[in-house]
Amino acid sequence: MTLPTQDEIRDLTRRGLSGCGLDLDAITTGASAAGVQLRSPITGQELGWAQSDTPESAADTIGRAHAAFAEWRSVPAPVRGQVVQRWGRLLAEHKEDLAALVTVEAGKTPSEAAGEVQEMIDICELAVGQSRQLFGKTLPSERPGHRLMETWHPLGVVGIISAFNFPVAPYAWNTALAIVCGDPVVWKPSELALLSALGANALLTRAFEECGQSTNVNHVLVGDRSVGEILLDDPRVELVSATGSVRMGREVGPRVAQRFGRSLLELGGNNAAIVAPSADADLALRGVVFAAAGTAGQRCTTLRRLFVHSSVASEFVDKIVAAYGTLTIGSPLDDGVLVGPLVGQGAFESMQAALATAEEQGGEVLCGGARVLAEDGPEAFYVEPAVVRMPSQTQIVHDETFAPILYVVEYDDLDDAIALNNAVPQGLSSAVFTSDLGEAERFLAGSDTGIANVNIGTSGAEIGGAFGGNKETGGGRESGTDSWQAYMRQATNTVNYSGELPLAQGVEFL
Ligand code: UN1
Repeated sequence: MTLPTQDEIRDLTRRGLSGCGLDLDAITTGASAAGVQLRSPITGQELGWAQSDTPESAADTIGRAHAAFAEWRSVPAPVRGQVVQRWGRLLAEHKEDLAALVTVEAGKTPSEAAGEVQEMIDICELAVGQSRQLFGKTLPSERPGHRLMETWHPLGVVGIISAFNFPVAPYAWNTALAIVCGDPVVWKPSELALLSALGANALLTRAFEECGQSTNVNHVLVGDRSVGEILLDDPRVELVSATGSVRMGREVGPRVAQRFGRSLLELGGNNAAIVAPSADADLALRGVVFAAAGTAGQRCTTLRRLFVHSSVASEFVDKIVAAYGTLTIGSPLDDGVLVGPLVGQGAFESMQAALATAEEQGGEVLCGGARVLAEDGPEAFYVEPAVVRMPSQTQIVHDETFAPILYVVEYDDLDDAIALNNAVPQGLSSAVFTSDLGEAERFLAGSDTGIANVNIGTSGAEIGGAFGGNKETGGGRESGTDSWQAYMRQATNTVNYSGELPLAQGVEFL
């Protein structure tokens, strides 16, 4: 297994960008090393630099989005939906181009990168249908000759902050709905995945143009965290929707609340699965291995904790270790590779530190943890996914380490396993593998996570089911049946056609 040359990466990047109507040279021209470094984790090497926004240019962009709101909100919602429909078609047409950029920047395999773009296409379809269903309720008034109703109206500028590991899908979950709801968007993508972001945004701009609509509705801010912070503090940004770490969410939530803005948070996960004695072992094995080692453990829905019933534990864990031994690790551009690179050195070091701590806390590393391909790619960080047997759910197991570590703990009683599932601060996703209906239902009733599954893993959620989690995961929900309401403001309207003025609650006055 060897790594591609930087020229090969550059060619792929150029192809992906040009499919989206962009040119790498134009993006990098004039940029200084004080801007954003473009790089691929596949080689760890640089692709160039892009110019960052300044506080002034960012404020200016927010101003343009804010100005566009007056116009965009008055376009009928089904007509707004046509732009999203066009975007969805362009994404389908350029799926491979955008997926190539996701592979270059996030290191995902082509299949997983295409899956991410598919989530964008799926949310466009959901949003197009939603554009004809932004409905409120009419309810009977207590007063004669009165009509009482709840109506929904465009909210204003939506700021989006996204993470490197899903560089485009969560952006689209927010954007497709925000646009049909009448809201302009200003997006601060991860600086580690800027090219994917520019590609996705360029296709959206094209959709606006082709539909004869304003192109001032969608915007991208380029820069690091300091640029994202501008969205937090600008009162013209009505909603900040942020995907990232719990640490980031602790900053975003209070800062936006301080000015009474809204925030929608999708933060860390520390997801668990329970393997019960009656589980279909082959199905559970595939479910566990994809969820734990897929995307090199870099999904917020990655499986990090496994509770296996003691009666099947040693056999099942042996199977996991054997399956891990068959995973091909390497460049996602190579056929058959299932585990690509970590995003960088920091992720590798966190993984090593977590493994060392786990050992100190009585853990036994059953496989994985070693760096591979280091000679071929001294600046790239490929690692064998690790399985660690823990004597109990110790302190390190409560932390989300954004790398492929699967901690395994045995259990005897399902209620104990559910309690362990719930004992961490995060609350995103969980799963049970069982053939016992009663156990499945007890798990679904008892798990405190926003996503809870039976006989599938913790990752790979579908568009349409609300995505998000509880506790330190932040409470936000995206891309579900009623997610659109987050992007609108609600009003209650009472219309009096009685010719009298009866006061509510029978109050008498004047
Ligand atoms: C994320 O990891 O940030 O369920 C999002 C999944 C994907 C989304 C993950 N649909 O794994």
